Amino acid sequence: MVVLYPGSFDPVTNGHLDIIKRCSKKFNKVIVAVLNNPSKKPMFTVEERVKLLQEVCKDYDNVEIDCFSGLLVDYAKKRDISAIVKGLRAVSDFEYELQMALMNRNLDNDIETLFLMTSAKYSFLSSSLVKEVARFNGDISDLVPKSVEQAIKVKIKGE
Ligand code: COD
Repeated sequence: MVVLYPGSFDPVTNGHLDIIKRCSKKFNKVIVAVLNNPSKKPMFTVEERVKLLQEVCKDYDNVEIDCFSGLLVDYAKKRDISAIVKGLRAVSDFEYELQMALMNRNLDNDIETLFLMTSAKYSFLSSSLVKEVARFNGDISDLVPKSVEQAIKVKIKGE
């Protein structure tokens, strides 16, 4: 089975990576798809986010990194995938993710969304908090891979 793991990944954290690793063990192939959303102001460009993901996923043979714009269901159809994987951290995630899963199924009746619970040690982790902690010189070395930590520091220096 091939699954699609979509997100902003601005940038990839150890929480995302944990979901990718677990999916790569359970499914034949995982396509990690970075949303190109011009209306948002991300820290990293889509190309940079894809590159960081490629770097941190290089040891997983069945993981492919791609990007998409527009509706997720259209991208899934184009790639002939009918299962989306999402990570769940807290009840707040559940409400948002439930809404998206139902909307996606409303748009395409063949799409299923599968949820993986976060690993407890990453349950508090999000890309935005990592960026905030880094901006105030907090230690993010346990929260993101080394290459991502370095890339964040370079971005913050340039801000
Ligand atoms: N532990 C476990 N899971 C985690 C963790 C963690 N620590 N951190 C994040 N996750 C999960 C998130 O819950 C999410 O499932 C995924 O990882 C990606 O997270 P983010 O924050 O990088 O990405 P999001 O949530 O901003 O991505 C939203 C999408 C891009 C998937 C969504 O906006 C989308 O599909 N957009 C395309 C347009 C579209 O189709 N819109 C209609 C949708 S109904």
